[in-house]
Amino acid sequence: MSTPLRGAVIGCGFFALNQLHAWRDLPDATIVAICDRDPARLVEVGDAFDIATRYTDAADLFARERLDFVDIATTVPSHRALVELAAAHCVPVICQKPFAASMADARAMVAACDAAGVPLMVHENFRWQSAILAVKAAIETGRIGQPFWGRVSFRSAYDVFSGQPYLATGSRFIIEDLGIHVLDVARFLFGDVTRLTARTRRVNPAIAGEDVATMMLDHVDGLTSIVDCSYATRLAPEPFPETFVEVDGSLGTLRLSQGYRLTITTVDGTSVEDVSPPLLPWASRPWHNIQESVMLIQRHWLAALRTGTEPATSGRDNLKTLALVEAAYAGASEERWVATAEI
Ligand code: NAD
Ligand code: 89V
Repeated sequence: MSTPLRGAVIGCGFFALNQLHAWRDLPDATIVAICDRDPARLVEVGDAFDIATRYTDAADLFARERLDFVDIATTVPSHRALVELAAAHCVPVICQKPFAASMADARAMVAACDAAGVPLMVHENFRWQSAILAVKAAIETGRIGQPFWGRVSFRSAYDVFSGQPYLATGSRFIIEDLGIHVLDVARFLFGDVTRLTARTRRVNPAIAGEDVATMMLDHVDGLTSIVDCSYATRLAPEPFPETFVEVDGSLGTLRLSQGYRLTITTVDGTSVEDVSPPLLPWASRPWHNIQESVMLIQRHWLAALRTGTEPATSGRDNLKTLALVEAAYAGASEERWVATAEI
């Protein structure tokens, strides 16, 4: 076994704990330093994960540490500056979603990493959930034939604001934060998108942005899909954070439904499979499907670094997902179809 890759995590907030747990379980990586502008957070997280080297300023981290990669787990306003700092120091970089606040920023970040010759992956983890991977694998067997219609759906009334209070304050909410994941899943399962339209609304009066979105997408090979998400939908049992998938194909249908049930129906009959994610030792329900996907995407990153291959959710790939977010906001505000080529 080669020497583990030396990584640093920048941003030690709510979600970074999952990333730190997963790094600790991956033998091919060692987190040698952490950085957070909040000194109290550095102490809390550094002590919890036994990481002694701590920085409040990312510039100091890059100046002093020899790193094989950096994992940026801050919120979006700092992403561009931190990715460009990593590129300037020729350090391969993972950046949390949403990758950037605008397409211009995202393109600049991809260009900076290209110019420096450093790999760039967006931590777009929903497509790495084991249930979503099971859907993809089932489609690829050809059992349901050629898919012609799909739906990716995330509807919940879970209180995300207590863990992530910033989500209540922005003028954009569900498409930018959660829709971005389900749009990426739609691209992953059904291929790239030529155009989309969307309708949004805000049901919860206590937040600034939209908490319901319904999107209709045309994909390059002719498939039509619906991508819908809501944080204003009370259900029992509460499905958070499960993503449901429906696919109709020329030979049959596939449904990923609540409780991670994957049902496939063809002329030969119906099969039902339990595609529940494992509960990792550090994980907790109901977050365990997301937590496992963190482990899988980080393992994928290490393999990509070792083999010199482009990660599945590279910065370049994520430009196409981010373009769907922008197209959805434009489609909703102007009530029209928006071609992805316009974005
Ligand atoms: P958070 O506010 O809890 O944590 C962010 C941390 O980054 C804070 O501790 C803050 O002090 C620190 N920080 C901010 N700017 C910094 C800078 N320039 N230098 C050093 N430290 C800085 O946010 P969070 O909820 O953990 O979200 C972080 C990111 O993770 C967001 O982009 C969010 O969308 C994403 N996220 C992803 C998932 C997922 O499943 N992929 C889930 C939750 C959150
Ligand atoms: O992925 C996210 O950024 C989270 C959650 C899954 C809760 O929407 O905000």
